[in-house]
Amino acid sequence: RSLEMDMRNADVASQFEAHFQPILSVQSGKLCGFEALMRWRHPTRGMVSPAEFIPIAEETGQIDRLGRWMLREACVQAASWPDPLMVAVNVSPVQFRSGGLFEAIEDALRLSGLAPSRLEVEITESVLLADSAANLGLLRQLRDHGVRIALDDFGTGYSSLHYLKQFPFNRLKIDRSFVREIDNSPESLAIVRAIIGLGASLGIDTTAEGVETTTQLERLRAEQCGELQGFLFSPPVAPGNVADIIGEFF
Ligand code: G
Ligand code: G
Ligand code: MN
Ligand code: NA
Repeated sequence: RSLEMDMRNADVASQFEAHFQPILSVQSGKLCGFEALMRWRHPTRGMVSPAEFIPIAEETGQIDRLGRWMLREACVQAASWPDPLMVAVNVSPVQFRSGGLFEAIEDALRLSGLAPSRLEVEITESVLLADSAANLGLLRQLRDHGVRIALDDFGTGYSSLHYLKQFPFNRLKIDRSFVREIDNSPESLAIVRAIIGLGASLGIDTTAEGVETTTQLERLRAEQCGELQGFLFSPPVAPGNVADIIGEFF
């Protein structure tokens, strides 16, 4: 049977999981929160990567159901963490298109009791590329509600700077393709430095993704990057391992 059919028939709450990757302050090393990343524990295929199942979910209309569940699960988990730890949730452009996203977020916040300021929604610029007027309106509605908005994979699109003028993002996530080369490519270092400077000028937080080495960490500290995430500290972990990370880094 196809993954599509398996997904359609799956009881989401029993086959899908939210895993959490810690986000830390570059300067202090203290924990700021976690990014929630979806996992599918398929009954016969084992763990299926979101890189494989998210595109299928987007094409078949299943992303709305999965995304609604993910928002609830992430907010419910985050509500059990000490204040002010935040949770970042990836939201697909398809969820914007199909309507009901604001209500799904409102619902997840109400159900969990999580303060809106502790939820960050991560979007990619493709959200602003398509249906931009409607989507900008929805982003403003979320911000007015107190939810934070992050621009994911920053620097990889073809006109990222244009979007900074259109919407006051709370955070830029520096794509890991730049971070990976920061020690051996002067161009990548210059780009990371420029993004951090841009964030500082605009009052937008910057998070470096994919930090794997202490040399990268030291470089990011010298450049005064705000936060980081990456395998250097931790991969995404199951909810049962979150308390240990909070104990170690909060
Ligand atoms: O966790 P991993 O590195 O395998 O994630 C691969 C990709 O899947 C990343 O681009 C990530 O943003 C995306 N992804 C993971 N979880 C979710 C989710 O809950 N919703 C959406 N839309 N994308 C997700
Ligand atoms: O597109 P997005 O930024 O949401 O993707 C998150 C993905 O990045 C997840 O699949 C996560 O597993 C992966 N990831 C997190 N930290 C690292 C890292 O240090 N190195 C690499 N290669 N991938 C990472
Ligand atoms: Mn992300
Ligand atoms: Na990213």
